[in-house]
Amino acid sequence: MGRRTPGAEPVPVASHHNMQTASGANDLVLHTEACFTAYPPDFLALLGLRPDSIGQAATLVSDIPRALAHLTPAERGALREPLFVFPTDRGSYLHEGRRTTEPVPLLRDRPDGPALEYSTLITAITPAGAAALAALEESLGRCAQSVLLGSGDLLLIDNRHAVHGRTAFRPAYDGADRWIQRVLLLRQLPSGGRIVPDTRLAHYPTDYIKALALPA
Ligand SMILES: O=C(O)CCC(=O)C(=O)O
Ligand SMILES: [Fe+2]
Repeated sequence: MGRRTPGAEPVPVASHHNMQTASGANDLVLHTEACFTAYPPDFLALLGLRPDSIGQAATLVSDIPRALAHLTPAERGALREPLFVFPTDRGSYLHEGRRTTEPVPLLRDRPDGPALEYSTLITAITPAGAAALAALEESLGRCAQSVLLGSGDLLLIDNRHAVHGRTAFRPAYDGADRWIQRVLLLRQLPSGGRIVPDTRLAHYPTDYIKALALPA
């Protein structure tokens, strides 16, 4: 087994209860898997091993093209501008006195259609960016569908065309909680190499990495 990374084995962990990670139990906000890392997966596969006994933990999936269709052209235009950051002490940019990642666009036009990278934890650095982000969050929430993963169910998510999250639930932490397994899939290995560096932790705040008890 390799070292553990956040969400590599999404089984609830008591010390992660309130954290934004697949091993947490509060609402897991809508996100693109591994957004803004070197290799966001093209797809993720979630396999239900053990369901949540009282059916609270629902995986949420929201279709990006459908959500974008509800935005105005000006809002979609703002999403194409480099106006969006993650707050993190390990960032190199300063916004309103706080360190963040470098501003990037959320929406890019690719040959196979618009590609969005998104997390509800992103903030905007201008009022136009903030308005577009609020409209997007509202629309993604409205378009979200929920799936209760039963034992043996396999959910395949197209990470370029959908964001996902999970509703809150109350694990007992007794070894019998909901348990899913996850595989991240890339259509093609980058630059012909066989080993893909894991850049998922590159911008995570130091406190978050410490709380997950992961190597930085
Ligand atoms: O628990 C879930 O249904 C989804 C968790 C998640 O976002 C993930 O494993 O990437
Ligand atoms: Fe995820």
